Amino acid sequence: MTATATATAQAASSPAASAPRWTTEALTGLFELPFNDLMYRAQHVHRQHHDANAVQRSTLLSIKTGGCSEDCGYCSQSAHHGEARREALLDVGDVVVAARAAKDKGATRFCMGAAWRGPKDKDLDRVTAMIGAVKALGLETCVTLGMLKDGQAERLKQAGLDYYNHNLDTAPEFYGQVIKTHSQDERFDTLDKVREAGIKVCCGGIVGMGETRRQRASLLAELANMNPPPDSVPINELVPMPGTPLENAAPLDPFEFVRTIAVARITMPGSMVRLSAGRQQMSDELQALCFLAGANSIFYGDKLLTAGNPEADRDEALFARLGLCAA
Ligand code: SAM
Ligand code: DTB
Ligand code: SF4
Repeated sequence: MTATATATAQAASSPAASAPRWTTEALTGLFELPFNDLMYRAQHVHRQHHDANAVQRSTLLSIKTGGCSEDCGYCSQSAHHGEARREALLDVGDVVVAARAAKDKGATRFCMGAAWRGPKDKDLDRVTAMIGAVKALGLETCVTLGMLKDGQAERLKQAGLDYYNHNLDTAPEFYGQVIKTHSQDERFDTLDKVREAGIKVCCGGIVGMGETRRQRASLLAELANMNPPPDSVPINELVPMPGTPLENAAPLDPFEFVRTIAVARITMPGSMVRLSAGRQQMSDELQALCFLAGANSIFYGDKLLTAGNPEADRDEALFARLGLCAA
């Protein structure tokens, strides 16, 4: 790498904090590196912090689908535009059946998602029972329930919750063009509550919504500058859902998606980077490049929340071809 590229790519360190502070400019510099240089750097960082051939697998279940009050422009579950049928909160028994099936297929974490702006206290009675039951199967637990009120994160922690997923979704400069019913600051507030309750943070975003490269860099800088960075970072490629304002968004250049994974890996070396939504539309070769760029986790199972995901058999075959093992 040239000296200039190294300088551009360097984190701007603040003398006050020991954690490096990443600037959008520094991350844009990484995005602009020749593809081979970027991949080399990402793979180098990846190997210093992780087993290069191990990929963790989480299975998702929508425990409360559709009818959400929020207007997130990508989401099929928004009451404003989404086409997902509104359903009631699942029973604990149904969740246990799905979790057992996920474990039998090889998942190590079970993530339960609800189409809420945030849970009511009475909703948490059932969700905490779900967490306890899934944990009793020997799976790690994760939930994504929207924004939390005071005391709710503590209840989830007490139930045995390992991870809370709550994404920043996009750059602060672009956020208002995609979501109007809540602000990104409100999401930071929930992330603080989660961390303070001692729950691990799963936080990432979506690319391919019409944002610029600089805005992708800005999202990743926000994530990397969290102190500490999220334990797990889902990078979703927009799945254009019928009826949503983003259903006709122009697809992202696949190499730009790989670059996004690589920049996440370089700037959040210790985090698990999850190749998340959008895999069903990706070729095996593109997914292999994402693993080379430092992705070491996937959503596993034929459904995300409402959208499709590759069949477990296709993933097994891909893992075998690439010599990847389950983490
Ligand atoms: N309602 C909660 C919330 O918004 O935090 C939890 C569920 S929400 C569906 C979880 C995440 O899924 C969103 O933050 C977004 O990152 C991702 N997501 C939703 N629809 C998507 C789509 N069409 N393509 C890619 N990612 C999507
Ligand atoms: C995340 O970052 N991606 C997952 C999970 N966290 C909850 C959800 C992806 C949803 C894709 C669209 C759908 O299934 O409706
Ligand atoms: Fe609701 Fe979450 Fe979908 Fe936004 S992303 S509309 S908050 S379910």
